[in-house]
Amino acid sequence: MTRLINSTPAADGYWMPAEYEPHAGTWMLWPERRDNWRLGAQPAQRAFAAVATAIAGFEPVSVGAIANQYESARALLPEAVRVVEISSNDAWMRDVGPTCVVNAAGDVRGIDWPFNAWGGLNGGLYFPWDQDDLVARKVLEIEACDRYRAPLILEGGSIHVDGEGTVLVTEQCLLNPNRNPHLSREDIETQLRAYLGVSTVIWLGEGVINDETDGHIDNLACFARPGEVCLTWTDNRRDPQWRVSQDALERLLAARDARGRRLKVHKLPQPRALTLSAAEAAGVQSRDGVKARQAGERLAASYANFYIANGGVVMPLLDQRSDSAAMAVLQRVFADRQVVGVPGREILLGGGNIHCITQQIPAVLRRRKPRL
Ligand code: KQY
Repeated sequence: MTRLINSTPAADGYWMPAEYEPHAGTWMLWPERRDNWRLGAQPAQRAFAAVATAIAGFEPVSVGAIANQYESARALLPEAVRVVEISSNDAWMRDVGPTCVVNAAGDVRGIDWPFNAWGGLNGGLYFPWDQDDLVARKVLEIEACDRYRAPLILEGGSIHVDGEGTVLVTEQCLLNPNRNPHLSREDIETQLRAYLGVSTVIWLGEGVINDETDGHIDNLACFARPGEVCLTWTDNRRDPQWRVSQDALERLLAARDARGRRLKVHKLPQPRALTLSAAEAAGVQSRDGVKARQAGERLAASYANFYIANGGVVMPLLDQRSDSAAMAVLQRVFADRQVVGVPGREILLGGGNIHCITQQIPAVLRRRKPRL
């Protein structure tokens, strides 16, 4: 039995640890909807299975599948991966799963953020999203973690913390009127402090070009360790991403984190502009109420959408012309972890990548509370 807690994590001495801190395991969901994943979701299922298999080399993995997909998930996933029947509307565990918080004694609780499919009826990506909105609660029950139901709409992919009191977000997403139009920037900062246990909010501007989440931070930039950030980058001034990444770089270099440090920024080369092919677009079943896919549209491809596991980093392979350069940067930045590449195009076609489809559960261990 897990409890619904009516206070806030910060008031109870909890905070969100960084992804690079030890995990108890990783949760994912199983893709199946034909109006988002081409060819009956079969290529995406193979891609998700490859991601789960790679992560399972580092830590326990659990995958939630809707009832009529249980058998396909079980058949494609290795035995070491736990498959659990969970209803959902799609497969973005980063956004619909819980954000876990910890305290100094080693207890783990979860934040259950209200979810509106990245914008609700004002630009959201599908309707309904009621089953997605229950996923965090179900995962927390299975994990036996008490739960906070937050008062604002937020997705896990729209926040990155350093575990020492700093959160990184984008204005394009968190200030978007399709999330929490009644909350000001100051109100949102207040909620981030209360729920994530941070003192410092670093605001970047826009996210990756054409990112249908309204610019999630996890496709643009992330902490690699306290004081160090990876940022998706291009030197091509004719690419609209140049202005976005340049603005993010300027803001990061001007910022101070919660400890008063300046940030070191690692530029992660982005792939050349990747677009949806006619064959790929034709494989997706269009449906009213779901954002349609157009051949030729630019994909929001970014190597920053990687996942940090215990002892490893699992990164998307997106384009042979740039994969090894991106991998070399990540292997230099994460010299103490094994960097593993997994084909990411099929996940990208659905609108996200490896970070978007994973969610970590922190390990139970005594920790030092960040000085805020
Ligand atoms: O990238 C994500 N965090 C979610 C993308 C959702 C795309 C739905 N088509």
